[in-house]
Amino acid sequence: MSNKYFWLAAGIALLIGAGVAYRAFLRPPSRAPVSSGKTVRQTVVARENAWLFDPEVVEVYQGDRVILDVVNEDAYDHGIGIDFFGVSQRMPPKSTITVEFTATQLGDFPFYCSVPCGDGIYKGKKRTHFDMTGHIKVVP
Ligand SMILES: [Cu+2]
Repeated sequence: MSNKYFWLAAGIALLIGAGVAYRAFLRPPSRAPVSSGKTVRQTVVARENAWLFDPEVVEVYQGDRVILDVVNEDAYDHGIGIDFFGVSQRMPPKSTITVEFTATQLGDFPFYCSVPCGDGIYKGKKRTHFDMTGHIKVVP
């Protein structure tokens, strides 16, 4: 190995070593990735001709890996968007989709139907696409 390549390799090794040391010993806990090591799986249902998600609140612990099986009971498309966790997926008619994210932050994070899906009367009340909302509640 020529001298030039030796120093290049040594420099790279030093950088990697510094990164490993930072992650292991120096990074403040508040900056570390949050993971509880647990996975929770829950079903959320877009009820047939109801323009709502059931349940409207999904509570998880901070750091949980969250798997949501989202059911569309309707004969037309819906979607699920959870902006904060980077979730946006279309739900074909009469189908179940699965979305996944890690609940890294404490707080309430809205989810909503991301596909304009019309409106109608449910239990005597007018409901619309814009009523299809809920939130992910992340607790300590
Ligand atoms: Cu919708």
